[in-house]
This record gives sequence, structure tokens and C-alpha cells, in this order.
Amino acid sequence: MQKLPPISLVGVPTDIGAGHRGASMGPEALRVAGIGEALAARGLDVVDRGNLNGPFNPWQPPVDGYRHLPAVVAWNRTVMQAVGTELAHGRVPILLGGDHCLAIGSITAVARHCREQGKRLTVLWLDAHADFNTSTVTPSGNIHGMPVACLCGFGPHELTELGGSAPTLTPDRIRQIGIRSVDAGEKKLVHDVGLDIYDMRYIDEVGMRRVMEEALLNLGADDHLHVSFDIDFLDPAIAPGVGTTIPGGPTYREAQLCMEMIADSGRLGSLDIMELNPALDVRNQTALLTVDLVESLFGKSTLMRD
Ligand code: 6HN
Ligand code: MN
Ligand code: MN
Ligand code: MN
Repeated sequence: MQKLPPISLVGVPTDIGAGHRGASMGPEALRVAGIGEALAARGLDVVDRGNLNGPFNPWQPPVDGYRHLPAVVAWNRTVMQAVGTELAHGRVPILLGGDHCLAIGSITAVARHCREQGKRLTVLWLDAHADFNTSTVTPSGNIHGMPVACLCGFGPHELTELGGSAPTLTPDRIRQIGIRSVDAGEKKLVHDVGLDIYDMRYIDEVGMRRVMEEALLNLGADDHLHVSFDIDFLDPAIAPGVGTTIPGGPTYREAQLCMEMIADSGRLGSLDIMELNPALDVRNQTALLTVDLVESLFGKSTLMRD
């Protein structure tokens, strides 16, 4: 078992990139569900940095295919700064979202850190969606449906070049798991760039164990693993508190196994917890489930046969 470095919780209270209001309350719901205490109880050094600040959500229609682009840029700059600072101090940042557009700033900071340290970055994208829309193919204009495309260099230059030059990532560094809702134009883009997708059909057919073995294959000793966890990855029967529920997601045990196998890899270096929407949750159950899964991600195991 690796000795985990210290952890910093960073709250990002905004729903600026989403199609429903409420993910702005995600950070507090995760705190109320005890995320800090749960990690500290695992013997980890945990500091809660509080919340970042940024523009209010003006709730406007899209302009040229993007909703709230200037505000999305402002929030992502702040996120990139904060995540970069934590990594530079040798800490594992856990971003408490917030909607998934914020992964642009988070992963841009992680990619820069990896370049500086000469480490290879692998991103595990746990989501019902591929988040690979562009302004011309998006059905909504919501930028939380675009972060993976932006990170790969497809998007407005303010976001694709957030860290300097584009692209931040090449598609071969990303593995998507749990995918079951991809828009028509988005599907074409994803195929064109050759994104590595473990969709629900594949999970059904070969099981979560083999999916995770494949997704984590070839991780080197020096690799940095970033997990971007969109809560709508989970089946809505167990996780109703998200804006874009898609039926047919991983069950409780499949999700636990996914987290446990990531923990076993010993490579987790940074984490986004995105899209939790307390306005749509039931008695904070989705936040409590998320904390339960994050404990597994940081090594809590029910394994008796080892
Ligand atoms: N998320 N594909 C849809 C869109 O509007 O682009 C939904 C995106 C959801 C994004 O959950 O992070
Ligand atoms: Mn999603
Ligand atoms: Mn997402
Ligand atoms: Mn590192």
C-alpha cells in the first residue's frame, strides 16, 4: 500500500457550465456528508481550503454556441491556479464541484504539473457522458458538455489555451468509463479522435473488473493518475442528486470495485468530484454515497481474503 501524500479539499461553488441550477451547492453538501472527516479517519492529512470565488450565474442563453463563456473562463482560471498551488506543495487536490466544466482548469493544472515533474498523466473520466461537444455540435450550449473536447484542443481558445498552448492533453491519455449518453455530432468527434471509451455495453459484457484492468493497464511507476468523477456516472437509482440522470449506470458494487481498483493502482494524484446537485438530491443520499465511494478510492476496503 502506498503512503498517500496530504490532501487538500478545494470547493468550487458554481453551476456556471450546467443546464440545471444547484451544483453550486455541491461543495457544502459533500462537507455536510463528512468528506473531510471520512478521509481524516483513514489516517490521511486533510486540509479544507474552503471555497474559491467567481462570478454569479447570470442564467443567460448561449451566445455563438456557448453559455456563459466569459464566466466559465474566469472560474477555470481560478481553479487552475488553486489546483496548481496544491500540486506544487506536494498535495493531492480534491476539487469539490461544481459542474464539470471546471475539469478544464483542474486538468490543465495537473497536466502542467506532470510536464514539470517529467511524469506521464493518465486521466480516468468516470461519467455517463463523453463531454466532447463543441460549439457547432452541442445540443445545449452548456460548457459542462465540452471539457474533454477543450482539453484535447477543440473549443474556444480561451479554454483550450488556458495553460498556454493547446492541446493540454492528447486523446490517448484519457480513458472514459460508464459512458451511455453521447450526442450524434459528439459521437462522430469522439470516433475521429479515437477516444478510449469503456461504455456501459462493454461493462455489461465483460464486467467492471476487466474494464478496470484494461483502463489501468500500463500505468508506470511514475505515472500520475487523475480521476474526474462525474456523479452522473452512477446509476440514478442510487444517485438521484445530479442534473443529467441517465439510466443504466454502474450499481453500488460495480462503482465500489471501480474505486477499489483505482486505489490498488497506487497512482491516484488528483481528483475532481463533479456535478453533485443537492437541489435534486434526497436527504443528501447522493453526497453520502459519494463520500462512501471516495473512501474506497483512498484505500478503504471490505476485502477479507487478502
Ligand atoms: N455533464 N451531452 C449533453 C450536453 O448538453 O452537451 C449533456 C452534458 C452533460 C455534462 O454531465 O458533465
Ligand atoms: Mn455527466
Ligand atoms: Mn461530465
Ligand atoms: Mn504529483
